[in-house]
Amino acid sequence: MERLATLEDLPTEYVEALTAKNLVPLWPSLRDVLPPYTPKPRTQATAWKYQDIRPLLMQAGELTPIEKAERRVLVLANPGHTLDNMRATSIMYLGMQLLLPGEWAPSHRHVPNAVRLIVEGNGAYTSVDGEKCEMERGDLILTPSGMWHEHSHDGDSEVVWLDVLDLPLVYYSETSYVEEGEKVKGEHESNPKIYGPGLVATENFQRNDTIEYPILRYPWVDTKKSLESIAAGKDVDMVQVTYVNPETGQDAQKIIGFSAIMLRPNEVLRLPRRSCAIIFHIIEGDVVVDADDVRHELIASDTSCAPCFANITLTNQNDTPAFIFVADESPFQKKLGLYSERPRTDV
Ligand code: GTQ
Repeated sequence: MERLATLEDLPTEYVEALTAKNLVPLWPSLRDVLPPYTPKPRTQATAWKYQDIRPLLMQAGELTPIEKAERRVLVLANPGHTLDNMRATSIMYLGMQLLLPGEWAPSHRHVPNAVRLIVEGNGAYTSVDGEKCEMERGDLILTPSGMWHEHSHDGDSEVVWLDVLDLPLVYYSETSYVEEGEKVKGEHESNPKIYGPGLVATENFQRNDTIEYPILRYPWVDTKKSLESIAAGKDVDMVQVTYVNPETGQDAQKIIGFSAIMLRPNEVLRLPRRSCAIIFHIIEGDVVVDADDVRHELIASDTSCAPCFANITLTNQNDTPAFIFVADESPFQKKLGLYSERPRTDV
C-alpha cells in the first residue's frame, strides 16, 4: 500500500487554518483508522494475578468505607488503553469487588449490562429486580441493563467477585447513566422464574409472559457437571459450554458472551483466531495461556485477556482438570456484522 503524506508535509499555516475551522485532513490518519488487512488493537495481552489484587483490595476495605465507595472495586485496566480509561479490552470492563460482612452496596440500575463471577467467600447475595441470588464461588449472576440491583452480605468472611461490564462501549456511545434506588436495604426472596430444565412457574406460563432474562443465576455446580458430562463423551474436541438464555437459545446477554471451558488433564487447546478480544478467569486448576508471543501462567482466581486475532493456546500441565470462565465480544460483533475468523498463523 502507498505511503501517504503526513501532517508534517503540509504548511503549518494551512494546518492551523484547518484547526481553526474544526477541520482535519484524513490522509495523515487514514492508515491508522483503516490499517491494511488486520486491525491494530490497543488491547494488550495482560494478566492480573489474584495474589496481587487481593491484599490491595483488602486494604481498600480498610481505607474506604462502603458508604464512600458505593461499589468497592479495583478495576483491571489494560495498559494498552491507558489505565484511566478503565478498559480490559475495547468494549469490556473488569473489576474485582469486595463486600465485607454486614455491608450493603445500595440499589441502583444503569444502562451498561453487568455480570458477577464469584471468586471468594460465602454469605453474600445480589438482588436483581427483587430476586435474591446467592453468591457461591464460580456462580455467574446477571444484572442486565436497566435492572435494579444491590449487594448484601450476611456472612462472616470477605466476599470478592469479578464484575464484567460492557461499560466502555456504553460510555463511548454516550448512553451511560445510573439511577439511584431505595435508600434502605430491600427484603428479597429467591424467586427464580425458571426452576430447572423445562420447568417454569405456571403463573408466568399461564400469563404467556416472555421473560427477557429467565435465568439470573447460573450456579457453578451445574456448569461444572455439564462440562464433566461433555468430557466423558468420546471424540470431543473441545469441552466448552455457553451460558444462554433458555427462552431464546441465544447468548445470555446482548453484548458480551459468556462460556466455560474445561481443560482435561494435560490437554493443549488451540483456539480459533477470531475478530473479538477474549477474557479468561481461572475457576479451578492451573492454566498456561499463550497469546501469540505472550505467555501467562495462571492459577485459580487469576484473570487475563488477549486481543483480537491472537493465536491463543490454553495448556493444562496437570493430571487434574482445569476450569476457565470466558467472556468475549462475539455477541456484539455478530449482531453488528463485524465478526470474522481466520486461520491460525502459527502452524
Ligand atoms: O456492582 O453495580 O464494577 O455499577 C462497576 C459498576 C460494579 C455494580 C462495577 C457497577 C457495579
